[in-house]
Amino acid sequence: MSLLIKGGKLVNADQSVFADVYCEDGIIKAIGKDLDVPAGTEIIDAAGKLVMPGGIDPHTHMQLPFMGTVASEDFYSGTAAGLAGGTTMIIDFVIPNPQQPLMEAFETWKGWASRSVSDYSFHVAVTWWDDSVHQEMEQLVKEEGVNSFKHFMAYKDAIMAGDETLVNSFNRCLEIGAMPTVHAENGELVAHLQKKLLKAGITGPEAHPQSRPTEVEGEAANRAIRIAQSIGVPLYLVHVSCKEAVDEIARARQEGQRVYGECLAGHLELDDSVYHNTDWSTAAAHVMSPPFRPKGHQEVLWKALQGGTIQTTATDHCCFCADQKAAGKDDFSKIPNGTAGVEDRLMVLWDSGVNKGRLTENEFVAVSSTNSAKIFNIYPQKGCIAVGSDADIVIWDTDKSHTLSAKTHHQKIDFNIFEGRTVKGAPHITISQGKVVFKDGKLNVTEGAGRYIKRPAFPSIFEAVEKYNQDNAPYKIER
Ligand code: URQ
Ligand code: ZN
Ligand code: ZN
Repeated sequence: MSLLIKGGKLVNADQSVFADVYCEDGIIKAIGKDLDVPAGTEIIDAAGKLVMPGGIDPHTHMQLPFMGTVASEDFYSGTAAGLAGGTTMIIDFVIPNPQQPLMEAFETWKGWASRSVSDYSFHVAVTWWDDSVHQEMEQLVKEEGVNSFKHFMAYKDAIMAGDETLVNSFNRCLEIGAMPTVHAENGELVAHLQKKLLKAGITGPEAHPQSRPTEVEGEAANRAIRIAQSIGVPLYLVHVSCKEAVDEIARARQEGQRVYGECLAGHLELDDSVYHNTDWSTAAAHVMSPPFRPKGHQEVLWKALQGGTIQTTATDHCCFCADQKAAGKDDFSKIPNGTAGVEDRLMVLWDSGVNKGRLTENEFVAVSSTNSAKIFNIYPQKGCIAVGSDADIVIWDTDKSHTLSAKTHHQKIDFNIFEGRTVKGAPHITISQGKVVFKDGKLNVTEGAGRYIKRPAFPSIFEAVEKYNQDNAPYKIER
């Protein structure tokens, strides 16, 4: 199958150039003008449009079993919704139950994800520790192409990793060349504050942000950063939501520590007023962790994204419908945590980022695709328009208006946190593995077409880390 994208402006993270793109068998084969292409090649007129690398969402949870229920979005519908929004790859999470072998959980998730319509990969969560976890982490790196391990510092009595697990697992990551990532909230403090609020009779969604104030995230961010520093391993913080966490990352980066940050489209745009909606269901629909923050934090996140303190954007797409959220009707701590966004992210980022001058078109590509590909070591296979790269492309119409709504979105959830927002700039066509999968508002996807993408360990980051630690070992064993 061959495809020629003609007349567009190619926008990569490093530069923009007017050129045509020829794709064959899912790979970009030629970039230039007046390209010679075989007869029968499908031709797309991209005049007046931008031709960008498809979005990479490094943080989703399709059909996650969580808090007594299962996220309503599955890998088939969720990756299709991503394509409708210009996202051509997701990195989801294998989350073993405590005591569950990591390899067993990995196989389960791979089974679920086999229905995907676009490419996917997995971070694997370390939710417990013993020698078998130590061993399986290496097996996942060497045999399964996993190069990132997640640690939930929240969710006490469920999937929370305490300091001992963090230290053991971070050290293991250093040994095997994998990136440790964290959900940075102090789970003990959250549990304490939840109890306090419930005891005071505050049971509604308005209690959710009160049970996880920004200092709870700031403490955990600092702790994870200091543990990583002491061990000498890089660190990636997911869904950074507030100034306190941004400041910890900025301090560490200022001192040369390899710390990376991710922010969510939701946290960039929404504040904690959503929890005071008089409609219980609407307020509960916004319950996710970390919560949407008081006004002011959003601008801090934007500045961190613009200034390079935060490198990637994601959605933490984890869908629970109203009937599922209702589990917490009388107790906010039982409202399944999660919101959607895999279809909305690029449009929101473009509208609030590029249209408002916060990001150039090239910076947009960097934070929506390229940086995630680089940090998780799948660049340039993913994250750029270059000869030899996968033909995962979004043809972007900067003049197209689109209203984000649960009434029209493809996401399998009855709520949209951006409900009613009209954006300017939206996907005209999405191409996955060289095939047009979204055009004129219509999906044309194939169940199971998505591939599991291996992410090699030992990216250049770790080669540098190894050298640096030799001369600047974070700990000196004095003989
Ligand atoms: O914490 C996460 O990232 C998962 C469990 C999704 N839920 C959420 O509230 N962020
Ligand atoms: Zn999280
Ligand atoms: Zn998450």
